Formats: sequence, structure tokens, C-alpha cells
Amino acid sequence: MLNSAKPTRGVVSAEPEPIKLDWPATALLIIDMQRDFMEPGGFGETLGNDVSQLARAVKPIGAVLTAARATGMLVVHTREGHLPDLSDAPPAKVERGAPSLRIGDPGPMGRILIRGEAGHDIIPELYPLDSEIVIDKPGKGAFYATELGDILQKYGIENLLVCGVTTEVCVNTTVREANDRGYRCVVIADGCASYFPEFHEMGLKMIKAQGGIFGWVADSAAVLEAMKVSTT
Ligand code: C5J
Repeated sequence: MLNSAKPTRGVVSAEPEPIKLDWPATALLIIDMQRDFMEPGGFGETLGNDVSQLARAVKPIGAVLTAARATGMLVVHTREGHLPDLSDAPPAKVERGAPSLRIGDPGPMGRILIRGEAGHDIIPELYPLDSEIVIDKPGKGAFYATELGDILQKYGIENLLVCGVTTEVCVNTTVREANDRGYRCVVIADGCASYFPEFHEMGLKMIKAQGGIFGWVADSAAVLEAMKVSTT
């Protein structure tokens, strides 16, 4: 291959072992980097969480997103949220716990976790381009009740670089769904975050344990390095 040609394959230094990815069959999947989870006054904070814990994931995701855009990789963003009439929000989800505001209640960024409200939107630093895919999902997993599976199939995707928030909830649920559907998932460790640092650590360990039972875990630096290098 000529030096000027786009790399088509790269080996990502990952745990439990390095993984070779075919870039044209790989998509970047960014989970729920929404104001409702990331900013004060949103869903995450109404549950009593310290939302500042999530900020550390923004820069690593931004770096991988920039590289993905430069290489023409398929980029998919997800947003968790519900229809304004809450018809897609199970009572078990709306009623749980004792949050200061429930899903659908008015908050400082509009109705909590409702599609179309300011809080439901993706943070400005990682805002999708018009050409990128945005999946609205009512659940934790990005495959449940969405068109994600069909879209990945249409683009011939076999591998997913997964990042976003929170590590142990929507990232883990999505990775498990993807694993059952046959996708190789490489989870970007520093591109994920949790309100609970110990859950972040355990969430990553659960993915890569037992020979990578759900997938692989790599730092953003390792992913970026592999995206630069052609091994074909
Ligand atoms: C949560 C998410 N934590 N995106 N959602 O409720 O992880």
C-alpha cells in the first residue's frame, strides 16, 4: 500500500489482548453524551449524582471523534430519552427512586429526559455533524427499540469503538447487546465515565474479563495510534 493511502486495518493495543480491526467495517458509537447526564440541572443530577465525574471522558472522545471524522469512519451518536407523552417510558423507570425531579418534570434545561428539550441534546463539544447518525433510544441499550441494528448492517459494520456515559449503565448494556449480536466491541476506557469511579473500573473489568467475555478495552491513545497505522 502507498504511504498516502488510507489505512484499512489497524491493531489496537487492548486488553485482554490486541485486536486487529478492519476500519471500513468499524464504527464509532458514542453513547448518551447529553446535557441531561453531563450538566447540573439534568437527569443525572436529579438522581443525586455528582455530574462533574463525567467531564473527564469529553476530551478523549473528542480526540477519537476528530480522527474518525478525518478517516471517514461511520459515526453514531445515541441519546437516551422519551416522547413528550411518556408513552415509551415504562412506569417502572419513571417511578423509581426518589429523584428531585422525575422524567418528564420541568427542569432548568426543559423537561427531564424528554426528546426535543435542551437537556436531551448532546453537549456542544461533541455535537454531531449533520452527516452523522443520531439514534434516539428509550432504554439503556442502544439496540433496544431502535434502528441501530439495521443501520450497522446497512453499512457493513462488524466492529464498534464504544465510548460515552455511563460506563456501567448505558455503555455496558449496549456492549452486551452488541456482543450478543456478533459485534466486536472495543470500549475506550478513558472515553467512558461513571458518577461512581469504582463502577467505572468494575464496568470495564466486566467487559474484558474471561478472555474478553463482552469485548476489548483500550485507551483512546491506543485507538488513535492504531487508526494512524496501516498493517495491511
Ligand atoms: C443512565 C446512561 N445512567 N446513559 N443512563 O441512566 O447511562
